[in-house]
Amino acid sequence: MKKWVPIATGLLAGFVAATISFADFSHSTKTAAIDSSTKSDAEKVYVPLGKKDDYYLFASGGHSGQLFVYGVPSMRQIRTVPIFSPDSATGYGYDKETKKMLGGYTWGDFHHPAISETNGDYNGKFLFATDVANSRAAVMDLKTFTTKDIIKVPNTSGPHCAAFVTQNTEYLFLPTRFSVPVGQKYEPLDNYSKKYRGVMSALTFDQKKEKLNIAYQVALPPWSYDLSDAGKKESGDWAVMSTYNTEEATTTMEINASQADRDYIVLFNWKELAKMVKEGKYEDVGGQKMIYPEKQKGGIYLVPVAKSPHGVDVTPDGKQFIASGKLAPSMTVFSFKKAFEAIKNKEFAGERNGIPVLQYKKVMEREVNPENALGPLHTQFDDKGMAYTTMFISSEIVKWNPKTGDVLDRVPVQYSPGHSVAAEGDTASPDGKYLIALNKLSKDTYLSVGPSHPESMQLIDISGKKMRVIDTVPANPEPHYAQMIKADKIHTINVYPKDPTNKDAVYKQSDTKIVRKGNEVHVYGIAMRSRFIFDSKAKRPDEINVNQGDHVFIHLTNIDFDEDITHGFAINQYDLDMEVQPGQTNTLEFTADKAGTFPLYCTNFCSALHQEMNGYFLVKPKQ
Ligand SMILES: [Cu+2]
Repeated sequence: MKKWVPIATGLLAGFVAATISFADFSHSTKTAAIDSSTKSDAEKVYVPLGKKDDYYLFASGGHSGQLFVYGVPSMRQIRTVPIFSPDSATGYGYDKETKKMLGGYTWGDFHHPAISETNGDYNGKFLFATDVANSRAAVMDLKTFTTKDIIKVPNTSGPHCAAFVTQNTEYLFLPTRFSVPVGQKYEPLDNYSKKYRGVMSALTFDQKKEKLNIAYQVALPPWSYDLSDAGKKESGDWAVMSTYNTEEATTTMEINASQADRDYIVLFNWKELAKMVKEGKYEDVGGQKMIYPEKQKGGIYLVPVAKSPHGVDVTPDGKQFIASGKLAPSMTVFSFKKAFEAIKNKEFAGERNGIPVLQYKKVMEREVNPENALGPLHTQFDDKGMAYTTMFISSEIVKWNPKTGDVLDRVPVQYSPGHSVAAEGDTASPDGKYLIALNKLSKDTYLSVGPSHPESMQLIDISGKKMRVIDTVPANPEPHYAQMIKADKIHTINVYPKDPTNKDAVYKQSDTKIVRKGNEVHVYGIAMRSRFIFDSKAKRPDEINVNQGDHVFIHLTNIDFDEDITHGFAINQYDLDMEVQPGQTNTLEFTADKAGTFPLYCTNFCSALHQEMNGYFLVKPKQ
């Protein structure tokens, strides 16, 4: 057991104090340096009627389990995409397929979205999400803005440090915030250091089948893994992740996990790990291929870093990685080249938990300490390679040069930014132009809606030498992180094409039918403006008759192959809800346990006769 002293360090006390009382920067925001552009702030964010935004922001929704899409620079919310939580507005989690995908869970905690990449650039095809609450990973198709697959990741707990994809989407890595016993068996916390592990999972994605898979896992030391980033170009085979609680504390974490002056950045070569798996250098843990770094040497190294770092971010050129101190007021720039040389020459400062530790001074390039800038969390980049770091405690963005350490500009934000996001900011070629501060608190900015205020996002023009806050908008809770992609990279479909292989789909009115197999009833119906047809030959084609206790499948196809004509389907008092987008087929599966007469209707406004789009679901009582 580690001995601990219940005295918070000065920095920790400052951190706590600053989260309670926030300085008011509103005056200095107004007097920020004037941009060289002649446009007013209002003109810069105004997108006229009929015009579209230049960028789209995909923001995680934290414990809402959802994804929010905003246009930039207008900051208009375009869409809510449910991923880990059911959503009655779209029927997500109610129809057979999405209900199965949610796996019985009713919520998720979504932190860091990651858009799929080609050559280190967002390719606009897919977006990956992870759920800290229930240890899941998901993928959303950007052709339809719908969630396509969710998998449960065994042996792990809370993949906070995810998901960041490698430069050609070979892998997405899911290191965890919490450590658990291997195989997640019962194990008293007194055995934490010996039996617990912080497991990192390497996932692959099959684009054709739209399925996620677990390739292998790594049993890392029982520390907390906070954030990660994949290498680029010369560091493309590598990835980095930040750690805290290398103290291996098991209680009163706010003090005990902040004792050591240094934690680590974990540096690993994913090609070497994949090679180990190929050579059988792993152990089977509950059907997963688990690599133990203390047994299989190579591929994983530790780099000491200022205590309790949060973000670790790779520069767009792939040459450096930057750790942000959180509890230390500095950004530390490390060199991949220096790290590779030290690894090649085996210049290690011993081992920790069986993993070689690199010498800080041999890998570190510079420490950057802007005066009174406190709580650095996360760094983004512009088109000129300049870095922008969020300062959680001093509530500001600091612009600086990672090659020289020069601090170039600072701008206050309201308040306490966690992450920030730049246009194409995680790619090998960021665009500059915009940076958005994702603020944890808005305090006095908007209408008070009770003790809990809205979160906020602030749009910052970074096209000039000086940053300028040009807009502030309330945000759906809680954007932990976001990615901002060029609008022209998004290519959605207009309607779902006919799928001749789908046995549940019906495209002609004359093919509609209700089929009974024992106590199973299958309805093959269509929705069209402005009616439902379940059996075109019946006296009332919009009526469904079943017996109490029947197991019912309602397969519904929207045959309005017309953009934006979406139908919904609900049965009054049956707590059933489904959406069918143009051309789409969906299924509701349920047991007709309540006898009686139940109106059914279209929930999604579809035509002038939408109100007439209804029918009846009759359940004959058991004799
Ligand atoms: Cu309708």
